[in-house]
Amino acid sequence: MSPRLSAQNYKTLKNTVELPHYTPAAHASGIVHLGIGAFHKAHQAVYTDTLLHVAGGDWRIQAVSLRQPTARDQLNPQNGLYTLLTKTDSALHWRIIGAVEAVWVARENPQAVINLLAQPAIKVVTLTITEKGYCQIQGALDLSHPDIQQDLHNPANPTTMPGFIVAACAHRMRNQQPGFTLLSCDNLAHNGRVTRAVILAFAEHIDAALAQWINHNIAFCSSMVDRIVPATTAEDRTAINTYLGLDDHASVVSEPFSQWIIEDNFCNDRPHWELAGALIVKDVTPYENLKLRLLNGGHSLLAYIGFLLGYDFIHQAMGNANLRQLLQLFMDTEVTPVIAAPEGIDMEQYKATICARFANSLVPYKTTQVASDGSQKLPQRWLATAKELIAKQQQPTIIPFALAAWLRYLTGVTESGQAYTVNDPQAEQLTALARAYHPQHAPDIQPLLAATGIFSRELLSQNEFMEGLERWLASIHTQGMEASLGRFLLST
Ligand code: CS2
Repeated sequence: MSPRLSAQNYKTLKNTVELPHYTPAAHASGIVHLGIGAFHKAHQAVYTDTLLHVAGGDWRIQAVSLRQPTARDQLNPQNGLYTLLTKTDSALHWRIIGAVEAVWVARENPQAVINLLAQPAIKVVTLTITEKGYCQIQGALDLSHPDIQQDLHNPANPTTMPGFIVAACAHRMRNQQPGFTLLSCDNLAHNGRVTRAVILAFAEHIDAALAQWINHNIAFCSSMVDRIVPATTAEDRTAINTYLGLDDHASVVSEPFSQWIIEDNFCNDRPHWELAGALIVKDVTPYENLKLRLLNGGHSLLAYIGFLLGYDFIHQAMGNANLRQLLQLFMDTEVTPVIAAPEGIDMEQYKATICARFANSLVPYKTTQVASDGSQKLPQRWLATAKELIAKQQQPTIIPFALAAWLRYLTGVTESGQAYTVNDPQAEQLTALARAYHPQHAPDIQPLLAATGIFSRELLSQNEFMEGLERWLASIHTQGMEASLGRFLLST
């Protein structure tokens, strides 16, 4: 077996690999990142790596995994180094990233993570904790969330993002230190605003003076992040290790496309990520709408319908002409009318790029990965669009069809009768209700709709929308997805 990649041997690789153009250990950390996973390693860490190269500075990253020890076990023995393999049709690009200094596991030692966040050298805290990590409902803290309840009763031993941030702020307030900027990088609309709302609400329940300190000393930035980064497979790891001649347990594979739009609202020193290709803007809303609704909305559409058609990967779903046509119609007729292209972005070009990225078979992305956590993703991916379209007196039809596909997906059983796991914070209840539904014997879908928690009263009262959803759900159950999709396209 080859030796493990580390600071001692990364300059002795077998083949050509781009190495950090700086000495990682010569730079101290200025950033804490909560939620290290493949996405962070192929996105924020890469921008930071480029920045360290072009401008230097003490901006390395102390990364935190809230629960699992995997990232720590992969990265710490490698001094934080790992390979990023970027695949395009014409070339493979290999790069060693040196931006991560160390990984911490919050569940194992919450106090160590609070101390880390409280260090004055930490100026920015970035987040990729996934949609459900915010413990929110419609932008407000979900006080009934069991993890939030637990953290409110035991604030010195937190488990959630709000719990950790508020505990660290209490520390900074006591020691009269300045605050940091909290920068959300998750696929939520107004993610900075949502972060602010959950943190302040959590702090209010602990101590009103602390909430006030946070209000004055912590800045909350929204950001839009974009890069398709699948979970790394064992085959990817083996191929990468063969190329390196070293054993890398932490490698990641990514598409070449990358975008990061950051709201300019920092309260302390900040890394000049714009020198590494990020865009710093006054308002990220138009970028966020474009990306969440076209790309993520399109991704989810392909995932649920594609999975029910039997596709394991998004690029395979893109090979189905009917599904491609539906995606195009969704983008053109239901999303485009309610979004405006930000300055410098050509909407038609943007949509064409999305289709090409989805069709990229070099970076296979599982339909089930996108299909996970639908109750957390669909409000900003589909429902916001539907609501705005209806407000413009235009009736969405593709969104109800896609929602029907999601509800069918929640049964956890394929059309040929094979069981699969539904990943969602509310999976147990949703799957039981999705299975209880039957178009003839138990046609009442109200209990299932209510349990999803994503349908507002306003939307539930939209008869045409809800009738479409019910009709197509019945059709998918009785006729199957392929026939239903064909019929749907004929009806449009
Ligand atoms: C995907 C996203 O898994 C998912 O839900 O839609 O992770 C998507 O790949 C990224 O947002 C792309 O930037």
